[in-house]
Amino acid sequence: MFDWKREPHRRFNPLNGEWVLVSPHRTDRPWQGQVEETAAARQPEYDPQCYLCPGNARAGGARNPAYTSTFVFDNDFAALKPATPLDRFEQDGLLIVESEPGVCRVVCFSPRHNLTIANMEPADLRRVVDVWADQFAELGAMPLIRYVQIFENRGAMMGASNPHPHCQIWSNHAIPNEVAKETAAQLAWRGARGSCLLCEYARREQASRERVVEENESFLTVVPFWAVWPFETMVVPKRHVTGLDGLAGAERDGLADILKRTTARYDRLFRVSFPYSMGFHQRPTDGAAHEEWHLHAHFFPPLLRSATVRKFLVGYEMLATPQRDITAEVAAERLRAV
Ligand code: H2U
Ligand code: ZN
Repeated sequence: MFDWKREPHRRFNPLNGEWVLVSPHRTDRPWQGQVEETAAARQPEYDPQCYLCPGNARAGGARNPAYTSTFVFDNDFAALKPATPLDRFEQDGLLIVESEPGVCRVVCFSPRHNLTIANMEPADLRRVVDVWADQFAELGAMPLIRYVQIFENRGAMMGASNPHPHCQIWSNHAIPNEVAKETAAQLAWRGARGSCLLCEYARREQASRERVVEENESFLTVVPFWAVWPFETMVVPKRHVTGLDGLAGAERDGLADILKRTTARYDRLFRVSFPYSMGFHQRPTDGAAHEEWHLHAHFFPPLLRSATVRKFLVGYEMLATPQRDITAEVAAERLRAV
């Protein structure tokens, strides 16, 4: 019999309809490639040079207020502009252009420069969850905005420009690629089975526990069966909820709690402030109910074997299919062990 825990195989991601190649036998191969710097210099509580610290000047000329909790502002170098008029042109089906209006914001999680989600107080993280939910509701209510993407780049390795705890929000008119794939998959599942894809997936993972990393009353963190990044995780609410705005008070506390626990595990894994890109996927804000949508967060961390060895999506992965060596089950076990 084929032993899929040891032999090369591919796994299907039902959430985006794509496959990932898994090569569990390959984890012992020698590494002589790039070694990343771990210059995680200890940061001060306040950095006079930081453009996100309270009272400091930003690059765009504005000055931050002396904020004491969270702070939201319009990105001074926004990738999208609200006044862009809707338009489209096409030539021979080959050159297709759509104008893209939108709003980009930055959210500071805390006035303290040297905090991360892993070491913030749960009550302060709860305020961040409320800000996310409020921003989703406010931006999503704008007629031009059909999707609100909340995401955090953590660590220089992931392109974060600043260690100050913050995230970005890009909200725009067109449904982004990844969201379009997940919408189609969840819609098709609901159409075919009359149930919710992620409700069923969460129940299955909760029962088997093989890939569960963290759990509380309201949320589950799992290494998805179809993970691409070595220590990729997905944070899923146990109750069916289409967006952050639908989370009840206790569930918001639960989200703050599980984000803290999950990132703390990451930090302990390689004894480093773990870099990642994370973000929420939730229903589009195009006016439809989108009952097929199940809110979740993805963590995509690049580190592979230590604080200094990272995974790249190159070669076969750029040209053919993403691939991983360490299985999702082994990754979950290692995260549980710390
Ligand atoms: P990242 O660390 O993920 O790059 O997010 C920081 C964002 O902050 C980035 O999008 C914005 C950048 O455009 N920014 C300002 O809006 N004002 C500034 O003074 C500097 C950076
Ligand atoms: Zn700062």
